[in-house]
Amino acid sequence: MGVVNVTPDSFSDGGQYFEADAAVEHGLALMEEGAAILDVGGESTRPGAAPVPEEEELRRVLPVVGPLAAAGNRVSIDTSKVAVARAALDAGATIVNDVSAFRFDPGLAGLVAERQAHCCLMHMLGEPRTMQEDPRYEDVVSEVKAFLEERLDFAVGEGVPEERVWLDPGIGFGKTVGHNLELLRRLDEIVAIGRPVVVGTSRKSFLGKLAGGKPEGERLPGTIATNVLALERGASVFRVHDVAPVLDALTIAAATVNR
Ligand code: HH2
Repeated sequence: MGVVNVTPDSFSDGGQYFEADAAVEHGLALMEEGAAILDVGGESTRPGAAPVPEEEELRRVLPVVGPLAAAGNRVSIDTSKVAVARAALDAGATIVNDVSAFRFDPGLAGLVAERQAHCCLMHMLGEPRTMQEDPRYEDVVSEVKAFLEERLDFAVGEGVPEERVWLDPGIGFGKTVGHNLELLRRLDEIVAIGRPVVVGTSRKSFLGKLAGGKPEGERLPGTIATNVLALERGASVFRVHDVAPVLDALTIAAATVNR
């Protein structure tokens, strides 16, 4: 899954593809690199990010989703808002990637059901504005697992067939470096829920911290290492900014994993 951020403030590529044309071009390039899905987002979820009004999010993502879907790409819309998801599905997206797992806008579940879309439900502690303020868990893996099981039940209760739900432990969303590492170390426990697991470690700050303070642009080795380990532990979808090098690494890793 290649990341197409149409935002001025995303943590690693904010502003780079803020114009629709540049974002479409970037998405097409990621597809050329081998991305199976393009994840289009118009609202940064970096720690402390301010929410984006609905009209502005629509203005950002719609001119990008349409052309990418029309070019034959599988497009997911990274949003927590039902109006944005509806317009993106109308424009050709087929997956709703909701970092709030239907908590911020419960109506999103009904929309996904009605449109027979797929969805990715992600764990986050609280909301982006405050999630990194001293996050605490008794046992991060069992709490994230219980949360994802509860959100899966909610989605199914709202009419989304279980087969259309993917789950994501939400690396970096209300987690310390230790929490992220524990989730990656014990990812098989999340995989055991029985739904495809999505992981998003790409360029995230814990990789920079672990490598002695590397900035976003120097986190590709950490991104590759964590995605390869996630593959080995059963993850199915890898959300990344650098599609070509990660795909290379995953192809080789997959060839050595005995499933
Ligand atoms: N991470 C980000 C955004 N969306 N969705 C899922 N399912 N999993 C993730 O780990 C995930 C996500 C954050 O990365 P990015 O889009 O690069 O940054 P920003 O939120 O600042 O736009």
